Amino acid sequence: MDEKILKILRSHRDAFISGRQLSRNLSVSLATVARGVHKLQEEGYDISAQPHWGYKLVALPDKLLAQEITWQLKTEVVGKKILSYNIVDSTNTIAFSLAEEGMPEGTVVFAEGQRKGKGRLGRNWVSPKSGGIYLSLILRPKISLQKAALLTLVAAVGCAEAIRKVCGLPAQIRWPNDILLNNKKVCGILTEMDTQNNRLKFIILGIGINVNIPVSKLPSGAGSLREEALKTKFSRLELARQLLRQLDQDYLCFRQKGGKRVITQWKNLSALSGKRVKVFFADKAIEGLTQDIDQQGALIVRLDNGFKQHVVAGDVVKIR
Ligand code: BT5
Repeated sequence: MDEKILKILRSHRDAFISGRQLSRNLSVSLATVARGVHKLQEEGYDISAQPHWGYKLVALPDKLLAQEITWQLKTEVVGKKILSYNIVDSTNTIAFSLAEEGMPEGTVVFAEGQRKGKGRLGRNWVSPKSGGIYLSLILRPKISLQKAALLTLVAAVGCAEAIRKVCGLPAQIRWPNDILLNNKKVCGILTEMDTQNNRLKFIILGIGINVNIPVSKLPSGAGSLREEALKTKFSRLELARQLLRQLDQDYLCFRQKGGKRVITQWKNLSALSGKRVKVFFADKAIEGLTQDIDQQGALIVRLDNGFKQHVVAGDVVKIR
């Protein structure tokens, strides 16, 4: 019922609509209308209720609610089903379990905050409540394991493009999974997957974006969109919607035409092209000039002895 009320209030954004008219339109009692409005107000919708005028939607909640993200989303795959939570341990953990239970491709899990947000290699992702976007997307592409890394590139391109479009900020990608602004990490991507016989069963793309989070709540080296834009507050909802649209477009292109286009897009957004870097692995590090990425999404580094190394996983730091 509250969704139906919301739909009517949305289409009357400029004027009050009486409780009587709502009850007539929806064929329910006045008390049911009042209950529905109250529920929406509790969810965070700012709805003005005036005795003689009725109701008017003043502002949407600053929350990533499924019904708000879905509103006029118009995607083909990504976001076909959206689940929104308040505080969870990790959206990736939830999405992984849902995928194991057979949840369809395109399902996205959102949370307002995470208690145990996950980074790569057992690291953690600091996830303060209400200022960030924390989401995990389930995909089921029919590709070999070797091509799975390309999906991290799809996610990175989608994030950088969405930030550029909605916030007008020059987001860049640091291979493989960081989005930087002014050399500060504002977004991270964690790709997890389930496999069988060298094929992917499903892949979870976990994305964390520091949108309006003060730097005092973030680890050193991190930034937020707000802090890097002279304290401009951004709409998480608008950014989340645009991100899903961008991911949808880039993923469909990848599914239909392969990785060529995403690699080109990625190169245009890369913070590392032609830069001297140090790449850290679990037990060693190498130094050299970044040259390119290969058809599988590995970073090609030209070492000082002239050899080229294809780096599949590691942490990259720009050194000059
Ligand atoms: C990542 O790992 O960058 C992947 C982050 C993925 C987070 C999303 S949120 C939604 C979904 N659900 C999850 O549980 N996870 C995903 P990595 O490259 O390993 O970077 C981790 C490192 O980044 C940490 O060791 C810190 O140094 C730093 N860090 C932690 N929290 C940060 C934050 N909020 N912003 C920027 N840097 C952060």
